[in-house]
Amino acid sequence: MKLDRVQIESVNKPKIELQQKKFEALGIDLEHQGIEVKQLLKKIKEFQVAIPSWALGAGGTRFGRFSGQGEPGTLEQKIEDVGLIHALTNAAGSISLHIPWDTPQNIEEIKAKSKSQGLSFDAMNSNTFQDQLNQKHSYKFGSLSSLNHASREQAIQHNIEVIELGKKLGSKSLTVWLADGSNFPGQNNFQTVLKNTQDSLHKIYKALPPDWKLLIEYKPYEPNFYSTVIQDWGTSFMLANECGPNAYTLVDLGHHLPNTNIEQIVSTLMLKGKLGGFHFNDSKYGDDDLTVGSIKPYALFLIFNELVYGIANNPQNPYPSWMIDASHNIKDPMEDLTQSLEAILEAYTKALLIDQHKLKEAQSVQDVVACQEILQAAYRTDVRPLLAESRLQSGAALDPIDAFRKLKVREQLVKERGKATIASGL
Ligand code: PSV
Ligand code: MN
Repeated sequence: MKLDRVQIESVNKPKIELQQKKFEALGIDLEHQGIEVKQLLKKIKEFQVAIPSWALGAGGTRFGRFSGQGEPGTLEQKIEDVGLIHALTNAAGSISLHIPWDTPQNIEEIKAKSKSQGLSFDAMNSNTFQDQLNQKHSYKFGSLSSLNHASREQAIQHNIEVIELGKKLGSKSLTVWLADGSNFPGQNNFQTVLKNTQDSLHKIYKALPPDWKLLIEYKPYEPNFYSTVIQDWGTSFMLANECGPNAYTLVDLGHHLPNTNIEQIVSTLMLKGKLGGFHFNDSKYGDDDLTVGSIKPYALFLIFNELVYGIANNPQNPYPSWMIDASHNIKDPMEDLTQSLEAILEAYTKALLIDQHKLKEAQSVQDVVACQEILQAAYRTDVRPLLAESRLQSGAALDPIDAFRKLKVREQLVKERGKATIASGL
């Protein structure tokens, strides 16, 4: 299924008049503050977030999985779904593949399919956290960190194969998330597994083309509950530094212990030129993988404040890659991803509104009240008419969820795919 402009225009039409009034009112307010609306719109339109191939079907917990209907049963259908989200939002211009969950059978066909939807391939993701059918050596006790030389070599080889595949698809980065760790004190020698991981990552790094990035993701716990080898940003940062200039830390919002000051981590990494990528989600307790912005929207805004500051002031840090990494247990994945995109763009746009000059002045005279006022003035601005305008100008939907429902996208997909298809992934 593909949405064309005429269909989207038909659902936009009844909403245009009110949108124009709201946009005009916001524009007057922003221009009065000295903010260039045209520039803002340009930045919003350019901001693109990758959709992971594993997030288009229902996720699940260890207690159960409740399938949706019309789930994409093949990689082609997943690309189609991302294409639909992109057509509605103009914010999801790429797909990030998890291998082997979504290994393309025919590369040329997959490339042509994604091109026809206006999509490119973002970071490739390797998987050494599960054993695959007929796999020779198990990852039960670790992969890149394993004491078993054969498991380690196999995991290195897998990552190199993922790079090779990514090269053919036009991807430019490999994300490594390592589940390795231990469940019980004494199970592992911390220094040995860290050294093994460093050696393995180094071998993978050496196989990286010069214009690629290695993104090292960290996570404090799960699936292991006593220790994780790459548990925090410090460990990831250290490993990235030891690998070389093209290795970076990847921040996943869910991978922190409660109340961690993520915005400060972002700021430190950007100052050091080592923030390579970002996974968006939200959580109340742990790595809950909920819709980004659904629980802590103000924290998301503060994180974007640091990202915007870093993008403007840290030329030593490359432009980070953005991806949603969420799980959809009860919502329609496409609607949830659309909500995520809106929350991300909202936080980004609000961060763009912060008067950095005034903030610096207030900071320099220790006017704490003024500092908070400046941040919150931006946060309290309702930027939704700006986001809608950016979509309208790009041929996307003024209200993407409403359009998704009015155009009966899911119903159409169920008709085409049936009710019982199941997407690959966790
Ligand atoms: C691990 O929790 C993670 O965040 C990594 O990015 C994985 O690739 C992804 O989730 C798998 O669902
Ligand atoms: Mn992640």
